[in-house]
Amino acid sequence: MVTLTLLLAALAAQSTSTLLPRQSTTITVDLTKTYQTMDGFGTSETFQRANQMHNLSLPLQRQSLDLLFNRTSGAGFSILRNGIGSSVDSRSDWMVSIAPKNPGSPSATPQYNWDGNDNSQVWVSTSAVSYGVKTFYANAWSAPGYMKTNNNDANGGSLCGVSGATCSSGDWKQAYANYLVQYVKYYKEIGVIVTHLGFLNEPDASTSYASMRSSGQQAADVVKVLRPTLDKAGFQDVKIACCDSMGWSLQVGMMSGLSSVNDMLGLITSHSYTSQPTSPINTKHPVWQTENADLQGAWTSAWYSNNGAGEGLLWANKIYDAITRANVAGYLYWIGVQGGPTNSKLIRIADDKKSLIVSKRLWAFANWSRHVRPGAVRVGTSGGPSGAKVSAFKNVDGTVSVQVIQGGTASGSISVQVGGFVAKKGTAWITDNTHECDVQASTLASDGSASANVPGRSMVTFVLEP
Ligand SMILES: *[C@@H]1O[C@H](CO)[C@@H](O)[C@H](O)[C@H]1NC(C)=O
Ligand SMILES: *[C@@H]1O[C@H](CO)[C@@H](O)[C@H](O)[C@H]1NC(C)=O
Ligand SMILES: *[C@H]1O[C@H](CO)[C@@H](O)[C@H](O)[C@H]1NC(C)=O
Repeated sequence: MVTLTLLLAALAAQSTSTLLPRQSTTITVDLTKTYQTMDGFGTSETFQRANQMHNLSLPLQRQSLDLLFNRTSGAGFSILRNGIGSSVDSRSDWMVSIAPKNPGSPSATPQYNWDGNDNSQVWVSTSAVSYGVKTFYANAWSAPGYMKTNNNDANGGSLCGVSGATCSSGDWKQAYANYLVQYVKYYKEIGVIVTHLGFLNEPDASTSYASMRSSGQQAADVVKVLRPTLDKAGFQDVKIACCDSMGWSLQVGMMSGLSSVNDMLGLITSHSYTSQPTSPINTKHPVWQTENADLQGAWTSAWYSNNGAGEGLLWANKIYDAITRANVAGYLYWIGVQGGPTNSKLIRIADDKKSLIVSKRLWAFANWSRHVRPGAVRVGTSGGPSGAKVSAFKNVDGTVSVQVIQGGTASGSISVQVGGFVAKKGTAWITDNTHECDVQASTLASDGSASANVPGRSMVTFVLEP
């Protein structure tokens, strides 16, 4: 831990030559107090949103990819969630299945039909790889209709063969596992390694688009077949994710049903539409918040105006809460790039398709994602101005990044010190109504503490290099 006297001495030394800051506060980072290891931040381009991106002019394609994946000019996302299609064709915004035709029975040879494009998700994925993205979450919303009790990939229904769901067509669990593994193989062939595989999305809801119901116990029935199928195909490293429930408490409710397959799972996933991630889920596995957005709100690109559901500062706070209260290792927004008038995406394709409109939500993510890299360990902090939210991470490269969200109007200089660590370089970036992860003037004291002004209603990220 830092010696406070040293720090105060350094501040006093500063104040003799500069104006005394209005509110001088010290944050101390404790590298010995460790929490979860981070997998990263991300989004998805499922349900043909990737087609919208791919349809843009070449310069806009590049810009949209940079905004999502570039660590210096964009959010630097490190996770991409892809949708495994289940639909019979590509009508509307459906995701077409890799086996849309019923082969006749669960044991019949499946009729795979891989188009090498996957609604442009192949293009987004291979582009993401070129930016260094290594974490790909392939997630099915449903099995194809012919594998289900309702003979439809939409409107709920269950996978034939899980407990309580018997069908005259037979038990499709193994066929579904083979099908999911086949999808992972197709991606491997094009150089995209699926690291996490999910077979459910919002299993608590029946919707007019791809949806499949499941309890925790029914999910366990699938995991028991999927795990050995992945292993046999040489995909021991692919982690099985479950269950993308609609809200945090719903996912908590599925956990006891999953206990029999705990050792076969690798990741617990949940959305946060019906309840927020405010406490940890009791599991030994990493937990990701895999989908959240202001789905209906009219488009806003504001950082802070009236704390509306689509504003950047609010999203910085949501991410903060998920990381520090629920210990999530990953946080994903619903859609990255898309047209249309709501906040369901981070970046809006203008109606004339001639430009991209970037919301401050993207920059809220960037403040985390650029500087909290995969493998970073969240560490303890103490101090900081009242009302501010502070988090800190030690990256694999040794750098320490500290996020300060000042949600109130208090403004002033903040100094960050890492215990047992004399920083050779300190940098601060600010995001507020007028800045988008811009470099903020900062000073490095001889004791290795970095100081910068943190204005009201802003988020400032400090990075200290040993
Ligand atoms: C892509 O552009 C074509 C031609 O303008 C259009 O017909 C199609 O609907 C677009 N697709 C998407 C997903 O935007
Ligand atoms: C990221 O953006 C920077 C700055 O615009 C650019 O120099 C760099 O080439 C981009 N990186 C990639 C991987 O495209
Ligand atoms: C944080 O977000 C702000 C606000 O939009 C943005 O200006 C800034 O560049 C972001 N900082 C980082 C480090 O990404």
